Amino acid sequence: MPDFVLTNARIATMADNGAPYALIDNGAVAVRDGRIAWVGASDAVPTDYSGLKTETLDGRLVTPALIDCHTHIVAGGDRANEFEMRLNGASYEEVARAGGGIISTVKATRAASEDDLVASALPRIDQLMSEGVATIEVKSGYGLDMETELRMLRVARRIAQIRDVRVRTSFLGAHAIPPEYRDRADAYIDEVCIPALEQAAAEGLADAVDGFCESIAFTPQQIARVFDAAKRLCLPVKLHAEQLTDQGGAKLAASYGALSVDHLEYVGDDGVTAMKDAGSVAVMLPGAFYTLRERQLPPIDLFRKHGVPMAVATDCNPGSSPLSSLLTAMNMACTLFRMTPEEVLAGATRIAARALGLSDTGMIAPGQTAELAVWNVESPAELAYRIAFNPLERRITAAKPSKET
Ligand code: DI6
Ligand code: FE
Repeated sequence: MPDFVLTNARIATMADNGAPYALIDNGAVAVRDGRIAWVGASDAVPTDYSGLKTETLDGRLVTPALIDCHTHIVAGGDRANEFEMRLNGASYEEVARAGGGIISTVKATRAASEDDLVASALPRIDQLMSEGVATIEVKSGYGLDMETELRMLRVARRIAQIRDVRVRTSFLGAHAIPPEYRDRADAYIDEVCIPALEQAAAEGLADAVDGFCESIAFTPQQIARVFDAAKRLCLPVKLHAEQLTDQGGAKLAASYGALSVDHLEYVGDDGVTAMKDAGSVAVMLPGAFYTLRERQLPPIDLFRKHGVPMAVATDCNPGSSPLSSLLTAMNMACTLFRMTPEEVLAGATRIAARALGLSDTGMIAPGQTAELAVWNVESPAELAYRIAFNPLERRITAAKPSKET
């Protein structure tokens, strides 16, 4: 990456300094050796950088590149047929009998080759990147057997090689109980989930370990066994918790120092205070809330009151959140959850980085990796304000600084 300076920009640095967006109105940013070297007022660029290639942005907005910290973007098939059946009046049982639900995605994923899974994920990856996303979390969890769980994670790693995007993987073997282990969830955890996790760790395929703690999935006790294995393997944990009911998942995850706890519509005060004490991020997923027509709002005011940081992500998956637009998730978090435009931008940058355990991205500050988004807007609130409109001018990443989509 050649060194350069951008000037005359409105820079939402998203540093945690108390000022709205940590905005620099007429700002400049200097990039050297792929890192942010300096950021400040346009008329105060140090002479060290005055010799560098300089571009004026004429007041356009610059933010950290966006981070989607919760996706199931690698998956076989789709569930458009179910969507259609339900809207034509089919009952839940009829959809299930026709092979619908999470297990239909498991079947399609098991049947898909590594190449198939890469090919089907790329359009969704490209859509996210076209909106300024430079880091994407990708979960396994549609394999539910050793071979397919590992294949999903390999696909995630390959995506990072063929696209200019960072990928963080989460092993989600404890996502659902596969049909061959029906009513034998404990045996599934012992015989498949934990051995697959150990293999994923041995091959360097997992950056974190996730689970689905829910009445229709796994109990806190079962998740704890997976998290104990994660701990032995020195992998951080995160958890889908309190999405449909309060199972005490947030408290459990916090007791393992979880990076994040995700969904949380049904979390209570005890779960929130435990997250606060553990420093866990609350990941808001309004795409699933919208698709499932959920009524119970996540307790945003409680997170604010206790100072629990909130991230926003797409939850991109073929069932409960067929959403591959992080800007739309940000808009939904404002309109449905009443988060502020500043909260959702922090939630898709600085806080999202924290939910992934990354400290070198998500802010525009000296020392951070140069991952920026330039937007054809003036006010940062515009990013969350419009619906289905993409104002990205370009992404700038350490790998490819020039104009690209
Ligand atoms: N919660 C969700 O909303 C998704 N997974 C999860 O744990 C649902 C995934 C799917 O329906 O395929
Ligand atoms: Fe999810």
